[in-house]
Amino acid sequence: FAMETSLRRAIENDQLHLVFQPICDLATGRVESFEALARWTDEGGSAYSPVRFIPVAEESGLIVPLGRWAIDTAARTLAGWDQRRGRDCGVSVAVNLSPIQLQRDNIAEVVGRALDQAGLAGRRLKLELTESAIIADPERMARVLMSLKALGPTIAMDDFGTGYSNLASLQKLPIDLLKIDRSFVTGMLHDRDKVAIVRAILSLAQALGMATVAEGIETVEVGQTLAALGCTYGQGWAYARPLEAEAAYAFLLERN
Ligand code: G
Ligand code: G
Ligand code: MN
Ligand code: NA
Repeated sequence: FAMETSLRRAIENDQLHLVFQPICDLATGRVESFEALARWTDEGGSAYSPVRFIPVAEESGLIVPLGRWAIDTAARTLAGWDQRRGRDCGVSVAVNLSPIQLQRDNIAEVVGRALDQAGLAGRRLKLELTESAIIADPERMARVLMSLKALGPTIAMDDFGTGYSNLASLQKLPIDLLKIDRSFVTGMLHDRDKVAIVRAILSLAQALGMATVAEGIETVEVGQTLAALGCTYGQGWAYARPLEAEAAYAFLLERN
């Protein structure tokens, strides 16, 4: 329980922060959006990876306040960039939603309030969910996603290809964007099977009218190959690591 106790304190004392990884148009290199990723550094200066603390947050229920904080903070950060730019800075911000958070919280109300408080149009927000969010209760999830979409955000399926994807529910749900999991992307130039999987996902997305983001692009060559295969957007170290808010804003000004 040690981590749960310190995580609870970290949420209360504002010791979490968000970093922002650019998602770029593969054809032009322009920034299309940023994915917001949670970071936690404790009083002693130790940094914990979300790979460790998100599961603790999910098991303890702390994912509800943590998730609300991430949505609020992402919306406020983007509104701050607009303000500094003197106009809509032209990008959106993507926030990860845990399946537990989707089950337990009234997510549409949380998103609606965050947008209102930040004075942000709904289309400026993207919401990333994983396949496991759908499996638990597809009917309920359809209703939740419809109410989220009515507020304007783009709905993205994260880590696509790694879960138990039910293609029927994928087609029925209002999903706008598929994020191709990085396990198929990183190293794809040396692995024909990965290229075949990427092609299949791209053609599925096209058939269903969904846009595509490839994750884990570590080299320029992989980005170029994905663009040639018809993938629209990309994210990865070839473009930028997750950046502190200030550095993300500077990256945006430089690129767009
Ligand atoms: O950037 P990175 O290694 O830090 O992220 C690791 C994992 O943690 C990713 O799967 C990412 O989706 C998840 N993650 C990061 N931030 C959040 C968050 O705010 N909420 C949720 N639910 N997951 C997050
Ligand atoms: O939400 P998701 O599971 O997609 O989180 C994105 C994760 O991928 C984060 O942990 C982020 O730090 C990581 N990441 C982002 N770009 C790259 C990359 O180019 N290579 C690798 N290996 N990981 C990346
Ligand atoms: Mn994600
Ligand atoms: Na992912």
